[in-house]
Amino acid sequence: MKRFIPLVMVLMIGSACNSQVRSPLEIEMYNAAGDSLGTATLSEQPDGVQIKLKLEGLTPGFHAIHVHEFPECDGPDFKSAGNHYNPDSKKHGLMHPEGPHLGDLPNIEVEGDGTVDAEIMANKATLKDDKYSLLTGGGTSLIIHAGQDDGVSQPAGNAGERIACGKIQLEEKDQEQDPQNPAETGEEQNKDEE
Ligand SMILES: [Cu+2]
Repeated sequence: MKRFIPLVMVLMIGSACNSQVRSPLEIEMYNAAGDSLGTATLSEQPDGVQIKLKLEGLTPGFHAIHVHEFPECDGPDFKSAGNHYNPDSKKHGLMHPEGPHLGDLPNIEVEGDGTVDAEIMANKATLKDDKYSLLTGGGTSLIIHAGQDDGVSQPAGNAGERIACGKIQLEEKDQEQDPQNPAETGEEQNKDEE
């Protein structure tokens, strides 16, 4: 039995390295004035991407939140983020019979003190390199609106102004080699096997 252990360990380390780059992916959310409101942490799950929100400084009540198509958060209107992320060209709305957009998400409720601590799911979405990836073509963005999404109105649920935005994209440094990993001792022993 013992000889299986090293293989299992290699597999575990391998998958940890792959997922470390993209999931969980913590992004920062900003309001129209450019102030940080907190973070959204995206984690790949079997059925989609879980989005864990830890925010403050929002207006209490229900707000629409969507994934929009471009990783561009130019305030104050955040129009640069484009439309909803919609790779299947469906109609908008979680309650629409011909929907939803991949980027459609359930409304979030902001507490009386302006904070949100919530988890929502982007069903079918991934953080890979496929058709439903939130990192497709350089990334997408997460947008919170002033009002709530009615779940059916075209093109965007009658959700009002865009009040917060965060870029869903990989850190530029992720493609670079990691200079902080001088664990060379193990490597040297294997050199003559190359
Ligand atoms: Cu939106």
